[in-house]
Order: sequence, then C-alpha cells, then structure tokens
Amino acid sequence: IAARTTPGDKPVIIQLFQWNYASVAAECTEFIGPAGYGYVQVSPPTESISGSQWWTDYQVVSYTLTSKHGSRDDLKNMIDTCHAAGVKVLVDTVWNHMAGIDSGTGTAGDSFTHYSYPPTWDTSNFHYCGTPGNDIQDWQSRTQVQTCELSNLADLATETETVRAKLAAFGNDLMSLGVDGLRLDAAKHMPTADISNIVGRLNPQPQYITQEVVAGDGDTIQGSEYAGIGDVQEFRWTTAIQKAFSGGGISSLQSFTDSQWTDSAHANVFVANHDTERGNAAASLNVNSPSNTYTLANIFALAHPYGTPTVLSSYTYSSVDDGAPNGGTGSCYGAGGVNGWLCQHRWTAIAGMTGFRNTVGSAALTNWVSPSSDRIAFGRGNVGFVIINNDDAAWGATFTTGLPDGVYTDVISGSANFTVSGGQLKTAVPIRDAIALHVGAKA
Ligand code: LAG
Ligand code: CA
Repeated sequence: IAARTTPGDKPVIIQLFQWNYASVAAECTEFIGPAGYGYVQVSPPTESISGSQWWTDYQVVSYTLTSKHGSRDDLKNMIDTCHAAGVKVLVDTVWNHMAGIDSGTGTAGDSFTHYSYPPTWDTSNFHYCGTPGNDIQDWQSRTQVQTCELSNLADLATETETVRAKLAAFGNDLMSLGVDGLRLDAAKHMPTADISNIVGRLNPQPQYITQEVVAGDGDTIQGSEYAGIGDVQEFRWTTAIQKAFSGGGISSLQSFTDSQWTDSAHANVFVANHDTERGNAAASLNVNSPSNTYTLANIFALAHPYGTPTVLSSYTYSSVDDGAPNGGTGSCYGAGGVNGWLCQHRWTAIAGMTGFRNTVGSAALTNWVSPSSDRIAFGRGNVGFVIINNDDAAWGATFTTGLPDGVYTDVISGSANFTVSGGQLKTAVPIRDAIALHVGAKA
C-alpha cells in the first residue's frame, strides 16, 4: 500500500472537503484529471445525523450510503467518472464510533438513540470505559484513548468479531463500488490490531490507506505504530511548517529527522486539513495566514520529498461549524473558486506544483541552499528546481539548479520564462514569492 514511488506516478491527493459527489465528478473531468492529481479524498458517504454543520458527517447512524453528499448512485457515478478521468478515489471512513447525540433521525431516515443504531448496532456493541461520561480524560492512557469516547461519540468495540465483521462488510461495500483507498478517521482511537484485522478482510485490498493519528513527541500512542497498515498523517509536520513559515525560519526544513515522526515512506502530509484550518487537532496555516505563507507552504509541501502530500480544497466560513455553501455543490472558475469555495486545487501555483511533483517523483533532494533563515532553494535530482523566498526583501542570486540548459516556464506563475545556462539560473525572486522549474514545463 503506497501512493508514490517513481517519476510519472501521480501521488498528489486533493481533500475535497464537503464537496457533494456530483460536483466532485464534474470537477474530476473538467480539471482534476487533466491537471494530474492522482486522488480525490471525499467526505464520509454514510448515513449521519442531520444538521447543517460539517461535523455531522462524523456522527454515523448507519452504513447506508445516503449522506448529505449524495446517494449511493451518486457515489458510484462519481467513482466511475473520476476513474475515467484518471483520478482515484479515497473515502473518509469512520470505523471508530457512531453518533454522539442523544437521539435523532439520520440522513437515510433511520432513527437512533445513543448506543442503539438499528438495524446495525445495539448497546452490546460499544465500549463503556467507566470514566465520567465514558469520555477520554487521560490522553496519555492508551486504554482510555482507544476505549473511551472521543467527544461523546459512541465507541465501537472493535476488538469483537461482530463489530469487525460489520465494519469489514461496510468497507467491502465501498470496495465493491470501486473505491481505491481509505482515510481512516480517528485511527489513533482504534488499536492497530483491530484496524489490521478489518483491513485484512477487504477484497480487493485498498491501494492506499491513510490514517488519522494526531501524535506529539512523547505521546503514548505514536503514528509509527500504524505504518504497517498504511500511511499515517503526520500532524507534527503540519505544525512545523506553520512555525517555520510564520517567523521561525524555513531554513530548518531541509530534512525531517525527529525519531518519533512517521518516516517519509509512510507519512501523509498537508499544510492544513479540515480540522487544523479551524484550529483543531494541530496548529497550522490557513487561507487567512498573512504574507502569502499558505501558498508558499503548499509549494514547499509539493516540492519537498517528505511524505505523500494532500492539498486541502475547502470553503470560507464565518463560524467554524458552518457547513459547505450551496448544498455542497463545489464551484470553481478559472484558477480559483466562486460562491465561497476556495478551490485551492485550481490555484496556479498549486496545480503547477502538482505537475512538478509528478515529474520529479522520488528524485533526491539536491543543491540545497539557504543563505538566510527565510530563503531556501533546492533541486529534485536534475529534473526540478524550486526557490522559495519567505523574506520581505527580494532575493537576487545565481542558483546551481542541476537542470539541463534551456528555457523553462515557472509553474508558480504559470507564465514567466527563465533560462538555465550551464546549469545556472540567475534571477531575483520577489518578496514572499517562489519560482519552480521542471523538465516537464519547458517554454
Ligand atoms: C476526527 N478525527 O479523529 C475528525 O477529523 C474530526 O473532524 C472529528 O470531529 C472527530 N474525529 C470525530 O470524528 C468533528 C468535530 C467535532 C464534532 C465531531 C462529531 O471537530 O467538533 O463534535 O466531529 O460531530 C461535535 C461537537 C461535540 C459533541 C460531539 C458529539 O462539537 O461537542 O460532543 O459532536 O455530539
Ligand atoms: Ca475506540
């Protein structure tokens, strides 16, 4: 299970947060496929509690594939349409828990109460860990993190055969529709043995799995434990990027060697996801970050070899609870979004850097230079070169690129041309800006 290895692969994932499936399908055809993205990651497809808030998605009511994002048929049509456009589909999958509210009726019409979700689960299928409210209180206790409740969400007894069999049946239903991979929500809250058991029952096996494990240095549960199952989301990277681009200095980003982090081959990284952009889970940059740092950080994420990169594509909100605009019908236009949608995946710099990543593949980081804390430049083998100036003064220099001589189009601006001669590039990078050249984008 791995997303990226060699040049020509398409490793970049877009998290199309809260996009309905019909609009994902249209966007796969119109932009995502042609731009070279490898995967879309879509919001959870199962029946959930009703309500306008985005997080209703994470309060599962049943495994009927009728969600705010569309019907089972919409999901199937989206998978087929994206596949036809050369794009694979990852589904955000909630195995750890069911709904946390007292009672209600779900998006497919099923009524439930806390700990009873007919026809799937009854009260015998859950953990009652014995803390007040059965909630996690001690985040350094493995037992509590994995068998108590995360925000009151009814915690499934994933060590039992009944629960494993039904979760695997749900997973196999997704696989039968052609889903390519899974983002396992709240993976840290399930023991690896339970996840392994369930994943082992899937047929076909997912081509890619990424697991949400929010871990800090010294935490009892570490993401690396989960690397035998698939990729692991490395939130420490997200926070390191936020700090570095916000004054800490990007010269520290040449390599990531903290022994507790998930290794590069198993790390899934992002500048922000739907939680961190709202200030949850880990500190991150977001679209409101000053001085172009959000874009520059995404450029870095796509240029640097550490991990498999996910690009968040999201929407503006006034409250952190706000659901998507227009009933989740994502709307982009040109190189941006409309109607509140941000369409980060269409931004010229991000789409351009996806082409860069596809071209450089696993080529080694080369020719690193950093003359001051907010200026870095580096190559990827002899096929790509990027310069990031997160400084408030222009950076004029002659760079050793390793690139074949020729005239290249900068994929950040999508228009400026640069000449490499004798492997050297002489230029001045504007304030808080970047230049990226690769052999797939010669002028
Ligand atoms: C995740 N990974 O472990 C998701 O990435 C994250 O977005 C989910 O939280 C969380 N796990 C549970 O799947 C989101 C919101 C929470 C929300 C929760 C359930 O960030 O705010 O909790 O989904 O909808 C909400 C209320 C809580 C309440 C809970 C249960 O905010 O106050 O206790 O619902 O009713
Ligand atoms: Ca659990």
